[in-house]
Amino acid sequence: MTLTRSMARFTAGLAGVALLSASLSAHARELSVSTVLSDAFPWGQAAEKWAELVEERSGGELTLRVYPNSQLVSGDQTREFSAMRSGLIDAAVGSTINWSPQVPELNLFSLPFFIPDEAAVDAVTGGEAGEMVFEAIESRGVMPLAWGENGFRQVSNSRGPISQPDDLSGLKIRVVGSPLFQDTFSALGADPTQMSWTDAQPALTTGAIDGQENPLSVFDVARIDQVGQEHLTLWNYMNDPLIFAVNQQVWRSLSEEQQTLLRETAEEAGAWEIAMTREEESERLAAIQERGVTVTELTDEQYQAFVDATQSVYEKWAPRIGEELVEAAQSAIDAR
Ligand code: X2X
Repeated sequence: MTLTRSMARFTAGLAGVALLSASLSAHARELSVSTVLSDAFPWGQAAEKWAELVEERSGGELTLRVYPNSQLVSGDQTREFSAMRSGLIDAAVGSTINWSPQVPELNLFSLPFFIPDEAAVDAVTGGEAGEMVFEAIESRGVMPLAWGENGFRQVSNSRGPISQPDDLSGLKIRVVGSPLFQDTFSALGADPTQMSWTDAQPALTTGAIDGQENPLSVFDVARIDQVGQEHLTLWNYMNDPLIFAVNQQVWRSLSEEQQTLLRETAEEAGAWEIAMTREEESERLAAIQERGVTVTELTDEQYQAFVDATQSVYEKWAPRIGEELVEAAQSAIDAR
């Protein structure tokens, strides 16, 4: 074989490879999915479940690749929504708290002592209020598909048991980067400090902060007790739903079939994760107690003292969230 002939073959071979990969990429599509927590937590597992279901049912035509630990936004979880809206991220399974700086309606879920139990969460997310929340997200450039759940958030600290607002007095509490939390913990007399989850763990370890608030699953999996958080109060002061969502341009570029597939699999993964998170709560609590954490439960009277102390937060934030939405949620809760 002459040199020119082998060169010609080589070039033809290259062209063949290029053709093949072009036709593959015309059919196979990979979407990035951002999460704050990894698959060691129910939250990350929700995203992995979504990816698994999509892989199975699309026959490899559509792939979701999950990027945990807020890595697509360099650890800054409150930038996740903007990054998804701008197309830097294709999709996310995100927390209402982290998206609330861009979607004020999402502060609904962070109103202190507003949504008291699981039935109330379901009544809100599954009813008219939930639809209004999804419309608010859509109007800001992101297509919401389904609900998941990070869980009811409980407060912990390294100093002592908390059973009344006074016990929080002067405690440095790490809060998520959403202004409502600043107001809640200030109203309770604490000293709230905003930081990302990535920064919170080292700050707990060094004792730069005294406390934090997160669902039991996060406390348990991240072994928050091992960084000095020996006192945990169960006060269910807010629930943190998760939302499965996709960038709107990406959404529009998908076929109707692919859209249906993405929505149905998100709904399935969300329902699966919500059930699992709730089922595991009591085991998680037992495990936390076994590791030596003091767990405080509130009497009705003690609970009411926290409700009263945070009334101003409700008054300040209800208009920002939208009175109509707050009322729709309140009626759903009352009727549950
Ligand atoms: O940062 C937190 O506390 C976390 C992990 O729960 C959220 O992303 C809201």
